[in-house]
Amino acid sequence: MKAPVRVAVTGAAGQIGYALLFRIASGEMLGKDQPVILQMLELPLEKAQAALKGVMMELEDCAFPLLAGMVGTSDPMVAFKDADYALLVGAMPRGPGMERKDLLLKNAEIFTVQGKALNAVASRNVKVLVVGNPANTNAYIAMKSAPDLPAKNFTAMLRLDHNRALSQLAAKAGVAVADIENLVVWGNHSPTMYPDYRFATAGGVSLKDKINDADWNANTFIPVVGKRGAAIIEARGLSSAASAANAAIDHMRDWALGTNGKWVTMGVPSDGSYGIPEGIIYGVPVTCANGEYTRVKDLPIDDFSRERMDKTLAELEEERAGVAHLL
Ligand code: NAX
Repeated sequence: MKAPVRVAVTGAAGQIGYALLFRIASGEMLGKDQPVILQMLELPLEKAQAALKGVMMELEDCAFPLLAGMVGTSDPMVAFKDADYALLVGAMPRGPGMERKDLLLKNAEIFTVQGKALNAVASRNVKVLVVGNPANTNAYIAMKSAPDLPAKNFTAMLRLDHNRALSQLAAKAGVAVADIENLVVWGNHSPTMYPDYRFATAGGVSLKDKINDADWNANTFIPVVGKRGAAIIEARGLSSAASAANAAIDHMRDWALGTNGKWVTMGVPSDGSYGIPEGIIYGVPVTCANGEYTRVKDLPIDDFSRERMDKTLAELEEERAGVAHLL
């Protein structure tokens, strides 16, 4: 059996946390041969700590063979101590009447503190996934607050958008989700994201050619994927949780264990390619091997795509400008 690795999860008593922790502990994220120590962070509020205690009791009651230890805390310095993986799920939700700008600033405070704590105590190779919204900018803030850690180790979750796009595309083309390759979701995890199926294939056949419907792409596919989060809230009365946890598992599993050449979407700090300014955390296609992701480079960008990629970029640049004075 391998030595245990430390997995920090913030917002551990929230709805995504509840759908996530049990799957991590059962080996679905890092493999059925990889023991894990869960280091769970929650707010110091009595209610949050009590809920976390309940989650930990349930984890205990599963008697997971791979669960080698648990820590529950309200102190980021404890939660991130020697962490090999950190899933930053907890964030300040948008309250009634709250402006987007206020939400951004409230979260900037949280992710500055957490970035600093990661910088101080986490493993020097810690792989960080930010789920809490606004995910791309929160990841950017954490990255900037952790100058001693490799910037490339800070990522944001676009995988739920990628998976949503896969299912929509599979249904339209009448193919199996598992057969689809080379799909991308560019940009911000927000309704401005650009799901791009121009390179997608199933069984070697181009899905763009197969579907051959520009109107469906512009007026159905792109908006349905972009507004799927809102549609779930409308239907369920609560935001996506199980599918978000599933996407977080997919993201981390692929990063740690590899994709065998398959493209997946990750929000990663830009290296300047595709006209995205360096450092902006932007969804791009990557492949993963040996614990590292590599961008898929040199894809042709047509005018339709450029316009959408620039729009989601403009939103990210605006968010970055809104927090610049704090970093
Ligand atoms: P919940 O409100 O159910 O849970 C969040 C938990 O985080 C709460 O228990 C809260 O006490 C805790 N928390 C808040 N601030 C914290 C802090 N500073 N340190 C530690 N814990 C803290 O929300 P949930 O549905 O679990 O969603 C969590 C986040 O994921 C939200 O920001 C949400 O917007 C975001 N999402 C991101 C998605 C993505 O694709 N990137 C999709 C799903 C989801 O909407």
